[in-house]
Amino acid sequence: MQQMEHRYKVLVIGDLGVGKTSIIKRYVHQNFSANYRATIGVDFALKVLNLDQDTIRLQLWDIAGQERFGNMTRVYYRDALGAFVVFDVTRSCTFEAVRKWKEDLDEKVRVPGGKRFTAVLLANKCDEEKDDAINNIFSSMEQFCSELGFISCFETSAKENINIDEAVNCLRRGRHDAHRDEGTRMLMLMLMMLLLMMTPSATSRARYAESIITKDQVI
Ligand SMILES: Nc1nc2c(ncn2[C@@H]2O[C@H](COP(=O)(O)OP(=O)(O)O)[C@@H](O)[C@H]2O)c(=O)[nH]1
Ligand SMILES: [Mg+2]
Repeated sequence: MQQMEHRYKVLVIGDLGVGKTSIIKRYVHQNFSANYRATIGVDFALKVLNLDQDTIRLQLWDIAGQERFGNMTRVYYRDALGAFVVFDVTRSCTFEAVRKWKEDLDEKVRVPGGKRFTAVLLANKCDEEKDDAINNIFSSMEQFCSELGFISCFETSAKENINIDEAVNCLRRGRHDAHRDEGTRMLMLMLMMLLLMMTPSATSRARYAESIITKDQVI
């Protein structure tokens, strides 16, 4: 089987101090630092994954200090295939900002080739006591996520390394499977057309189509 290389640009956005840089550091460098240091400028970290036959290059883009301006430029969002929107469970105002960040994404992201954009919500600092308002929100989190178009939500801790890998895998699989599905669909369509052209009678055409559809469902 031919080895494939995929490159994904993933954005990590959310209010200042929610733990975006810490999440990236935990995922890419497996470490955590309690010293607060606001990142300045736009930065990204690269993680290379070798999965089955495929090499996946995940570029995690940190908005790095730009969050204080409230939104980002289209250049930053360009060609991104997915995003984490992060809030801090100890500060409910950062949760209120999630809607604004998601709307900014929806407005500015243009996914190449009309592919699906995947967004995952991260409730970070789950190692700490939750804000009361956040506790209430958690009971209807699923509804909130689907309303805003997030594919999933994870309670994470960059400090204690909770759910970071799981969240990245969820986002990556959302993307990766979408690519696979598209490829498979195209291949099946081409095969079907080829077989229909080669098949002489209408009855056997129908039979061929039926067997292909069954095969497609199995995949
Ligand atoms: N307790 C706890 N603190 C965290 C966690 N993630 C980040 N922090 C702290 O929160 C502060 C802001 O983190 P940072 O990654 O710089 O946030 P950013 O502004 O969103 O990039 C720092 O002092 C971090 O040490 C976490 O999961 N748990
Ligand atoms: Mg930062």
